[in-house]
Amino acid sequence: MGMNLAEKIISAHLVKGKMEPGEDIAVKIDQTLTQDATGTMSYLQFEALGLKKVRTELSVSYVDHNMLQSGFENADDHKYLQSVASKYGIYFSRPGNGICHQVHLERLGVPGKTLLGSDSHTPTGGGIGMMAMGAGGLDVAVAMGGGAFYLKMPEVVRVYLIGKLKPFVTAKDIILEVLRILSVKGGVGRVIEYGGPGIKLLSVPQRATITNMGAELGATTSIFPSDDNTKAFMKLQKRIKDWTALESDDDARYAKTIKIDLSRLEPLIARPHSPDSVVKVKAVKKVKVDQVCIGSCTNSSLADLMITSALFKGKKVHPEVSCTITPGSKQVFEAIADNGALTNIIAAGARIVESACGPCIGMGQAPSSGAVSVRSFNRNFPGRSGTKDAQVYLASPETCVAAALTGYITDPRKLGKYPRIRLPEKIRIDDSGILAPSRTPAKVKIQRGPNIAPLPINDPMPSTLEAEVLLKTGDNITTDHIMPAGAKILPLRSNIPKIAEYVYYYVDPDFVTRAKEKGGGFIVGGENYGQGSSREHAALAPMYLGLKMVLTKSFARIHLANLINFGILPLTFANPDDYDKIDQGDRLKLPMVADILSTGADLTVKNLTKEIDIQVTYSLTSREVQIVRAGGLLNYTRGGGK
Ligand code: MIC
Ligand code: SF4
Repeated sequence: MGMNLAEKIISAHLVKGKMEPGEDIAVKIDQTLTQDATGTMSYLQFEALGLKKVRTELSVSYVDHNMLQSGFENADDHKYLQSVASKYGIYFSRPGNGICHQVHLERLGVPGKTLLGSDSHTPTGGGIGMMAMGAGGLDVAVAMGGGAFYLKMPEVVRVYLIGKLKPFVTAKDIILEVLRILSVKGGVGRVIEYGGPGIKLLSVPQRATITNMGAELGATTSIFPSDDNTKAFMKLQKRIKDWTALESDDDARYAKTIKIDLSRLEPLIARPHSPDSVVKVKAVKKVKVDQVCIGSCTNSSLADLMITSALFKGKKVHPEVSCTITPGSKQVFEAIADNGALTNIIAAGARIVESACGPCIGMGQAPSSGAVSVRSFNRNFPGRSGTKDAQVYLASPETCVAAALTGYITDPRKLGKYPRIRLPEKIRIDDSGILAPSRTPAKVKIQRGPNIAPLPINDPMPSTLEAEVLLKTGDNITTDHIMPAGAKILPLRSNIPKIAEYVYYYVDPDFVTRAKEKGGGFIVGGENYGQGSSREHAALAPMYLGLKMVLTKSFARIHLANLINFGILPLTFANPDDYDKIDQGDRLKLPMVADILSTGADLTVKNLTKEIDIQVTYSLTSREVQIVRAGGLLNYTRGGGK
């Protein structure tokens, strides 16, 4: 029987389990990446493992998120990261070198390899045929130590592309269409594989836009074959020796195929506040725009910025719009400076922000109150921009430029003729922003600033759990709701006691006080709980506040793994309608829960307040049960668990 792309890569890396959808498997990880906002925790955890050196083929530590240095915290963290990298055999991508996913794609990713990253957009690497997955920092720390990555074997959905994109219709519109079809939970437990004649006309950066935003489907990853286009990209990057062909077999099996005719697509836009709230741009009428942001790991390639430049040429940003541009990498930044494309952008009145995540994670450029912001980014969750009541739309760079020039959400086809751009045949390759680890690691002293607090360690799980429901949420709660980011909170990522003060900050400002008063408790949620980022702080900080159990209709993959890693019991309603039988403030009891989990028997939650029993389920492997019982993966590993 033939294999699809994911099966090919997984079978070559399989350490444990059977490649049957839903089965628990473990895969060997070739490469890891971290970024600074999740990296500090990940390296503290790696240090706690007590190893001398990473055991991967390649591990890279990027600094791209916490770039504003309005206090000592971020700068201290950068120093910590640089010294840890140097000591433990990790490459260090300096602040200013670019966004992790863009730089990794350009300089270090290799088709056919596995990549685990402490960032949910790690699947960007699928654009060159990597099996690239996002995970919590602790899973990445374990992988750096040579440990396998555990996951459920995903089923593979094929997106079969035919036809050719029309002018002003872009790769961003392809992924927005997939999001419209599948929704933000449509990819959970799945790998999305792209194929069909339509992919032949898609370059690697275009493919990477698609695999990047596949994270918003909740997918385990998204992947393209490695073909002649991949080869051309690797050649441009002077890395042809890293290229290998990778294609699925003709008789490969797929759980489902979705066919999209590219020639019928039109410019699309995701409305506030969800990436799957997708409509045609032309259907959005009379929406005045205050801010436009072009960049992020989704749309900041050289081609994206050259198109942006060509569309801006000789024109001015509307006087009532603030427009920012963040080039994805130093390489892209240098190239647009070299070829003059940057000049049109500056002349148009756009604001050039350094090559980093920037406005995407609210690290500066928060929009004005109630502002409409149109962004070429991948997420528009409430408050993520840094302004609670901002209305964020997601679209292609072309649609962003149309909004920046006209001051309204405008179909970019109204801008006239699609400009022809000539991408350079050669680009300057300069890896001086990626520092190699020390050759004398014993001499490297780790630099720890005062903001770096020790890792909190959980207690083993008590035999019976009894506590109050601290919060009841609706569907699709994101990790941005649970543990907000932004310029004020992100600098606390290496200090759990401090960042814990902001758990559910914008959703329920009293949550933390309540959790402290009650000495911890439970959370009840709806569908797809914990979608979005890989930030383990969304589990770690609630753990610090005493959260012991989360009961939902369903979970997002990475958050579920993070809850387990920190010893918080994830349960789901056997009957989703029972969600209505629990209210915030109810007292719940799970008698003898620890032992029951180990036997695999059915589990009942007693609602003591309402005097009813509720049937719940748990899909934990026996290893995961042991991890939860131990109070988390660190305790489990220290206790000799593998
Ligand atoms: C994001 O886009 O939400 C982030 C910030 O990159 C996160 C990681 C983090 O919270 O540090 C992600 O996508 O995993
Ligand atoms: Fe950075 Fe935004 Fe990409 Fe996250 S989604 S890695 S914050 S650019």
